[in-house]
Amino acid sequence: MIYRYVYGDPINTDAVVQQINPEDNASMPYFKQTIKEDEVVFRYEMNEETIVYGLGEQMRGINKRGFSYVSYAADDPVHTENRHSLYGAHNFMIVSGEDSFGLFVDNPGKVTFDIGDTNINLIEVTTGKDSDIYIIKGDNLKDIVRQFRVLIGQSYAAPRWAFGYQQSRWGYKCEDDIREVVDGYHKNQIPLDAVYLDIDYMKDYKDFTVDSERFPDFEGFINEMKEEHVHLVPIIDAGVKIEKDYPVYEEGVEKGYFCKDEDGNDFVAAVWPGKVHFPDVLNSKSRAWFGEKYRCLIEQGIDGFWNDMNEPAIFYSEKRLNEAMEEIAQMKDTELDINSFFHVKDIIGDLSNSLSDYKAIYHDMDGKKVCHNDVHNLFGFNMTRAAGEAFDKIAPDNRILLFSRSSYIGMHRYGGIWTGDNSSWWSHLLLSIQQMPSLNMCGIIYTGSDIGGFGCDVTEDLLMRWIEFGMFTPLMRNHSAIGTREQEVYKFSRIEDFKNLIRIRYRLVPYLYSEFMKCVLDNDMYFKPLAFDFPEDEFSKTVEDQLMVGDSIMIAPVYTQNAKGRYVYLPEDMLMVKMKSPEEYTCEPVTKGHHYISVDLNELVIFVRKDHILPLACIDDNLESMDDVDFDNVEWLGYVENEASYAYYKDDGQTKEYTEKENWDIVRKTKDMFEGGYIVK
Ligand code: MIG
Repeated sequence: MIYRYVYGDPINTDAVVQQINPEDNASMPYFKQTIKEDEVVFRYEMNEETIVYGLGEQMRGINKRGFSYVSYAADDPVHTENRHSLYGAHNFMIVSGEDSFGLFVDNPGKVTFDIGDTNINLIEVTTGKDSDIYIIKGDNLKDIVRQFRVLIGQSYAAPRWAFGYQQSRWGYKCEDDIREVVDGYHKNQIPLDAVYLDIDYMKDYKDFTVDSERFPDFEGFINEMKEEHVHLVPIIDAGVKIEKDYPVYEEGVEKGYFCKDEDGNDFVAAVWPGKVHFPDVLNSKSRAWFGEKYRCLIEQGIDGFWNDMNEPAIFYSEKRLNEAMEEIAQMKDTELDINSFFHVKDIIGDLSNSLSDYKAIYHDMDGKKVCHNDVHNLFGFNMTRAAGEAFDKIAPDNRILLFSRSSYIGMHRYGGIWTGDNSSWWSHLLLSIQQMPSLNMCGIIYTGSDIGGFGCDVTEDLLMRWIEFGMFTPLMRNHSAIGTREQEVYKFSRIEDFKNLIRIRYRLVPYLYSEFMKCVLDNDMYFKPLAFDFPEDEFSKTVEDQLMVGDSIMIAPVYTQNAKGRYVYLPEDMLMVKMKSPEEYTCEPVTKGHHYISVDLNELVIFVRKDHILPLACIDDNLESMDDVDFDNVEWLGYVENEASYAYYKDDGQTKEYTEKENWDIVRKTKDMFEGGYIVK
């Protein structure tokens, strides 16, 4: 059951798609509420056992207890443990303990979740005075998630090719850079489905333009790549460059489609292109206009995009830079000392992503003037929605890949996310494992982290371990920052191992894609904490570094340097499958309980649940991309003591007709079919 409580006059965020009639606020269960002048605080007493799940992209573990989290979309490339905000605002959490319920705080401004930070036993949620609050009661954790997901609407389904391995790097500049990457993969027989275009493909960082010196025949180049079965995925940034005769700028100004300042002038910020205006994507006309702009790239053959810098990130605003320079100028003839040094440093440092700027930007929400700070978390959502809504018109039958850096619940209907600028740190491999199920709870299913880490120099072993986990994320993209060590897998010494591991991804893809689509269609989670599938099992509740992937398997990735294996907890008897290549595998039943499992650096381990099966693609040496995967002719890996049945979801992976019943193939396997083995036709 879902109960709604309305405080003040909330802004319609379009996060939810179901109309729920509000209850009397005084009747809200679980929480004590304090209504202040401009905020509402909800307090809940936890007991020792209470676990808190959710909050999407946030830092820290699967169990969120023991820290505070602030929903206020932040462009922060240093994801250390002390951070309270990342790029997304996903205000849904589940309390699991004596009481079990979900809480969704639908407020697009700043919301704080103090989950046992100030007081280990207290949850304190602080939101703006105008908020829509939902409480969800359910039979179990999965049921609570499912109800929430019905409330917020069906998740975005990516095209099937986007389940292939993808390579990206900030620094690819021209056709030849990309050809070199594709050659690097193909020469080494490593499959590849996409290469990303970061900001350097644009002419002077202008959205929807292509630098014609670097890409003299863009359309021809897209086709050349298509022949190699490689999709090109360009980045789109939130800021529109201010430049005379640049049509996107000229039109936006003329039609009044940009965000304004207090006085009604187009707000001027500076990001990569230099000075920019932000499209007012909270205005439906402006949103439709901006979305239409993607058309020119789609018409040239592009079928995937990533939306960046849409918190929106601001290096500085024109107004505040001027003020800062004035302040510094005033210091000119004074005696400069260490204090002045720190003062100048602060003046400059505080210019980026500053609250003062967010408070000085205004939206026209279809007739209503709204201060950006109050709706800050909706920007990335609506930039991506602009694209998603336009795609329905531009390519009504075709699924286009789309994901965003910033997001709010509701955006999951239009695209996925990636988890932004992580670093090549072992701790960030673990972080990405922990982010995945929390994101899935919030409806964000097409997601993944930058494999190998974005910032800092990766090492070969970290990249390999990361691939062993990234193998399971729907978005499997290796991405890194300019200036860091090159991270394409063929640039390392153990190319053969990388090749084998990436090829295993393609062997697993019939299962991964099938599970992904089922989760989209059934409002399920693709990655689950163990406790979601084994609610009666006490130890499962404490496991922070293993996940259920779909219904048939569990994974326990290695995420520490120099480890030769790790302890794994099995909540039930399972079949351990170790693979070093698509062809080489060993299978061994392992009993419920704790085990030390050795895992070689080049080895993938999965655990198959009892009486479960999963489809595996039969792949050969010629495999280059998803186009070479035969979804009809699969093998079945299973741990069948009795019998198992599997709903194998298959479609063309490209059209939007994915609700058809004929896409479901119910496959049954009994013990005798396996004749002592574990893989059968
Ligand atoms: O200020 O476009 O998160 O993936 O490579 C950095 C350059 C801007 C941030 C994105 C990252 C991308 C980078 N962008």
